[in-house]
Amino acid sequence: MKSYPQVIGRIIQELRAYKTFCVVGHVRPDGDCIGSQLALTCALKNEGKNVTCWNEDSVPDKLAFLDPDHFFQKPKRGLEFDCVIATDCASFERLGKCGPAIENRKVFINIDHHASNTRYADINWVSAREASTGELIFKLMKAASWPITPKIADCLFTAVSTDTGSFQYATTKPMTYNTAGELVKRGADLAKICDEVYQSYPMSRVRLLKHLYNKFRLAHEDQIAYLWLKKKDFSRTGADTSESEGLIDHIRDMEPVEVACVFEEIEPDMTRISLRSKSDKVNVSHIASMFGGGGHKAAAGARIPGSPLSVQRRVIGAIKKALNSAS
Ligand SMILES: [Mn+2]
Repeated sequence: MKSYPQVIGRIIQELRAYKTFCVVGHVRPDGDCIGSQLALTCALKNEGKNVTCWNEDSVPDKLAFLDPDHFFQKPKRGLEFDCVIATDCASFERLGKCGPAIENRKVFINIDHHASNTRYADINWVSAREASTGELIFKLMKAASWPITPKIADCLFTAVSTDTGSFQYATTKPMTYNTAGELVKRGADLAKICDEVYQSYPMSRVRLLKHLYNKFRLAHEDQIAYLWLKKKDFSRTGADTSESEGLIDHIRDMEPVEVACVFEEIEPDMTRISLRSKSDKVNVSHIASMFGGGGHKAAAGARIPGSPLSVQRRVIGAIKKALNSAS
């Protein structure tokens, strides 16, 4: 019998004991969040549980194939649950409107792989060793001896694949490949997932990419690449904000860029930043935390109040400083 961290045993005990569940995730959900939420929802339903699955934002179009039964709903206040589980969510605030809607619960469980996780629940399983929350859900299901159906395998494979940049990021471990292999063995439909997630971008996103290549800027001897996405860029291209996910990779993936940053206008005086680092020596999670955000060493983000120009000046300044002290 393989040994698992104690906290998994505790979580399984709670999952077995209770009847009504709510699975929540972070605002602007990505593949890891959606895949983890859905896999857990399906697994609990298979165990005969009553499960509600909530996210403040809708499932991005490219991930809709994972939820043909429309398990995802908008949070509603006033409902009661035995147990609430948050997946892939680094802080309580990141739950958005799900936060105030899960007040009435007996136990709150937090399963996540962000090192910056604030451990906001009653039971916190935070393991930054894994490249994705999907891998934690996989471990949990194995430890509970729950069947991993092809549908669940699709969800978890998508989670692992998207959070590792298709197994390219340095967070990818031998174990990540083992998990992916097991998921394929259990029926994950690789061709379908790759087609839906990576090869079916709408034209609106292509127009957003055109904007990116026209407008991205370089700084600090081309070691910093950055891009502004204003509200008008979305309306002009017909893209919705979920289509900005992954855009940052296009300015990250060039030589000699070390750090990439996308500034997205949320309100005239509120900017969302996404950061990516290719350098071992620049931890963008530290930079994001200076602005009240967080994330991982190589991928992080924050929401920053202030005028766009002052936000840009402060963030680019912080990146330059980090690059200088790295060299
Ligand atoms: Mn994740």
